[in-house]
Amino acid sequence: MARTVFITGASAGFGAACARAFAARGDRLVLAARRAERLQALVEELGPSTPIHCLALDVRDRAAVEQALASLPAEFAEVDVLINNAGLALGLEPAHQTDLDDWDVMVDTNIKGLMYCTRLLLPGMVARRRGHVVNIGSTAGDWPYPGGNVYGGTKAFVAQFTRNLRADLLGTGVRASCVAPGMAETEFSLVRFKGAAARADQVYADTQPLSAEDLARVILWVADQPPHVNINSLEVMSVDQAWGHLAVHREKKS
Ligand code: NDP
Ligand code: 8X3
Repeated sequence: MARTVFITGASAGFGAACARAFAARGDRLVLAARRAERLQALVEELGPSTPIHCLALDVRDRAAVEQALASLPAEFAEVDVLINNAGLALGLEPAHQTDLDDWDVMVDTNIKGLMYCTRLLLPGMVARRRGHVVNIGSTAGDWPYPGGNVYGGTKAFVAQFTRNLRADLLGTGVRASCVAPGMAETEFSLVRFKGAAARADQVYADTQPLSAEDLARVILWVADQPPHVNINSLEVMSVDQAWGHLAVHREKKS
C-alpha cells in the first residue's frame, strides 16, 4: 500500500536518495528543504507517477514549520513515515576555538528542527494508530572524536530522544527508529568545511565511504518492516571505517 512519506533535508544526500527510493516503491512524498529549486528538480526527475508536495522550509523556523504542517493538502496530510534527516555539522575545531554561531545552527537544526517536525506530526499518527518516525542520528552520537563537540552532542540527543519516543509511544502502534550512519559521501563535508571542496574531498580520499543510496536502502528497509517490528537503532559504517584506540597525552613530567 502506498504511504505518505515526509522527508526533511530532501534537497541533497540521504534525503534526496530516500525520495528516489520511496518513490520507486510507489509512495507519496512530502519533500522539505530550504533549496526549493533542488526539490523542484527532484519533482521533474521523478515524474508525474510520484505524487509530491514540496515545502521550501527551514526546519529551524518553528512558526514556518507549524504553518507548513498545518496546511498540508489533504492528499498528503496523513503522514505515515517521517524521516527526520535535515541536519548538518559545522566546523571541526576544538570546543574552545569554535564559532558559537555554528553551535547554535547545529542545535537549532539537528535538535530543534527534528523536535518540531516530530511533535507536530505525532498526534495524527497516534490518532490513526499507525506511523513511523525515522530519525537520522550518527556514529558521532555514540563515539567521540576531536572536533565532534556539539555535532556529536546533537546526535546523542537524537539517539536518546528516539528511545524516549518509544517509551512514550508504547501501545499506540507508532514506531520510532534511529539510523546512525558513519562516514558517507554527500554534501555533508562540503557544508562542514563551508565550501572548502579540497578539504571535504580529503575526508573520503582512498576509501569507499557509504553512499547516499546505501543509506536510502537501509532506511527503506527500516520503514518496510511489518507494523509489529520496530528497529530501535541501527548503526551502519563503511567497511573502511572502524574505531581507533583511546588517545593518550604524553609530556615529560618534571
Ligand atoms: P547533505 O549536506 O548532503 O544534506 C543535508 C540536507 O539537510 C540538505 O537537503 C539540506 O537542505 C538539509 N538541511 C540542512 N539544514 C536545513 C534546515 N535548516 N532546514 C531544512 N533542511 C535543512 O548531508 P547528508 O545527506 O549527509 O546529511 C543528512 C543527515 O545525515 C544529517 O542529519 C547528517 O547529520 C546525517 N549524517 C550524515 C553523515 C555523513 O557522513 N554524510 C553520517 C551520519 C549522519 P537545504 O540546504 O536545501 O536546506
Ligand atoms: C557524520 C559522520 O564521523 O563525520 O555524522 O561525524 S562524522
